[in-house]
Amino acid sequence: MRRSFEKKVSLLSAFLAVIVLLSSCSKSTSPKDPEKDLFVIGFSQVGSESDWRLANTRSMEETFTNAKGYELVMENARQQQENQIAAVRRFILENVDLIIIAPTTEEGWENVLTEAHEAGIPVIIMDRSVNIWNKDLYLTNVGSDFLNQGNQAVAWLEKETEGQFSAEDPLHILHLQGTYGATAQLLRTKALEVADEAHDDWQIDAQLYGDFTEAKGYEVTSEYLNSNQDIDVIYSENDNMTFGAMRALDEAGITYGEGGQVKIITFDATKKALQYCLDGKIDLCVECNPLHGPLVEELIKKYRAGEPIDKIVYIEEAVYTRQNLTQKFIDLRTY
Ligand code: GZL
Repeated sequence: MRRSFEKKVSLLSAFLAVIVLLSSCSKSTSPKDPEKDLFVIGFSQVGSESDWRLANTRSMEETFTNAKGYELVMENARQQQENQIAAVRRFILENVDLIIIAPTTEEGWENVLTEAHEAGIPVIIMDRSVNIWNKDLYLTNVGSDFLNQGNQAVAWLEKETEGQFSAEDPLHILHLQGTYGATAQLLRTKALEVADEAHDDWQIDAQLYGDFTEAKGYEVTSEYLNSNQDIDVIYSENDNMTFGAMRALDEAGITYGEGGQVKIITFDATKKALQYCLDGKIDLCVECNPLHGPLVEELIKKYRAGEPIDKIVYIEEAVYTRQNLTQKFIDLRTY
């Protein structure tokens, strides 16, 4: 009789322990005191690979300040997805109020996003995108329309070179690609490859991996120029790779920009690239706006007020050439 009673007591205490454990796992729903408690945001940032990325980080740090009621816990992943996944798991353990991920690449997010969802912590995907089937695992994806960026670049190139090349004497394109699998790389590449397919008077002679960095952009362009100098245009998927390529072209004695041998198309349109554009060194700057902070904050406020949020939110961007730039505009540029 005693054994069965003891058995019942131990089963009951185990059951109660599980209840307590489960209730502590999910996001605490006790109302926060907006006066006292800061809204804690765990932010997994790609890295510090480019001027664009530094501006993006600055925008987030300037937006989510203690004075405005936030605590921004940012972790730099040094462009490694495994570092991001580890950071998100730490944010879950710390039971932050919301997680923001700027994903290095699109694949491999299902598990950790499921863990955050099960912990009751909302996630915002920022800048690039994630390729998962269950879109309920994140609140919204806010960033750039990268395919539109690429399409604007190829439309400019078509107009710029119309009637000047043929299948026998094609436009020779050198393509510098960013981090493989990043949305910015995938869609800027897609736009060029689709246009190339449609043009028998275009030829992509090489697609070189530049990882969105200046050093890699210089390295791969310099190596390529050792055996290939028949280039009419460089389509470079970000400014920092472009700056590296420009250094390699200088060393090879190849002219570029207005009146040069090589036309240069670059993405991001940071201040330094815009200055090169105004000075006639870069032909086209396709803007990729890094100032996500205010837009992300607006979406978080809507979420906290229980208002609906679109699954995809694009940030405003433009395209610049020497014709529509002024020194005053560049001087006022914040990135
Ligand atoms: C674009 C962003 C890209 C930039 C690069 O939104 O993901 O990553 O174009 C940056 O400069 O490294």
